[in-house]
Amino acid sequence: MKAIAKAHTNIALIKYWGKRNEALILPTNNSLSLTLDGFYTSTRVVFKEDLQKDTFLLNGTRIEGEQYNRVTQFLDLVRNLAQKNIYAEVESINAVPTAAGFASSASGFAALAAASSKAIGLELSDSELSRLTRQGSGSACRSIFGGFAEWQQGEKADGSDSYAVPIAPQNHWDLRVAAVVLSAKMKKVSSRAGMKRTVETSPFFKGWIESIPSEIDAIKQGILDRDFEKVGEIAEANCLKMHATTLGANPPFTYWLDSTMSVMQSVQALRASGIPAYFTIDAGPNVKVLYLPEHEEEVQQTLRSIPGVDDVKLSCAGQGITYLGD
Ligand code: 2P0
Repeated sequence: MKAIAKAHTNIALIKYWGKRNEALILPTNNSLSLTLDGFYTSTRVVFKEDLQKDTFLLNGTRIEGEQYNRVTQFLDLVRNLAQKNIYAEVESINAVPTAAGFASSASGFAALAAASSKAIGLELSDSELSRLTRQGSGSACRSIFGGFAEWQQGEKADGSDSYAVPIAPQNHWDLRVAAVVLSAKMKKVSSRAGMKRTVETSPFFKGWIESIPSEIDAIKQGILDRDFEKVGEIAEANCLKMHATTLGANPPFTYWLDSTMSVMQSVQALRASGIPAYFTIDAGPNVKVLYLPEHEEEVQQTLRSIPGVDDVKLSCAGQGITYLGD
């Protein structure tokens, strides 16, 4: 009863921002992402009859508290599905630098879902695995797939139709992403708390939701056509709309620092100089820049020269879940 799975993190080009059901993690809009090479979690799960509780080691350290609770609550879902009452040893190696501003919960819950469901003997399809993963962390359900994936919000109250589907595989298009790491860190409103406050209080939330369906349709076509300008323009506009909703919340908040603005302006200046590049930003200050491989040198040099930029980490399209034996 053991298995090892590896999952990569993903960057949303159309953001998940808002829940309609917090317990089941059901979103208020479809989202679409690119799974990234390089940033991953690998997780080994062993179910054992003689354990009195689950244990969780992350990068060799025994984890307790809130992080442990989320893991063991997720394993309860897996035990329920399998109708087996048995505890597990979970060991994860996280190769997602937290400083780069990627949510390690995406690769973390995708790897945990894949390894635990396999170890306990469930034989899940990719859709079933994505639906299960969603209940650990929403954005994680997109990391089941490599390349581009869309999380379809679904309509049903029980969440049975809310999971990710593949849009185009890893080898469809060599799109690159530079993660720009900023030196100053501000006090963080977690994405969970931030999206909840936005849903409950921001008058801009309605406009955000209404704008999504046409953007999803257009960006999917852009991806299939490998139309970089179209994909970049839609992703950048979608990110700005998401962040605008936080300014309308009560109390208002923003994830941006002044250096976040500097990077956005540099990316727009790159474009004005003829180098196509576009930005997107998650629930934090760091900026992710989309570009094509032929512009890697110029994009990287420009980003590294911006005051307040600590590091730039480059990535390309990554693969979906892989199983590594046991
Ligand atoms: C995304 N984010 O689509 C968006 C963009 C942040 C901004 O998904 O509560 O950690 O576990 O479902 O998945 C971050 O939210 O939240 C996120 P939960 P999650 O990538």
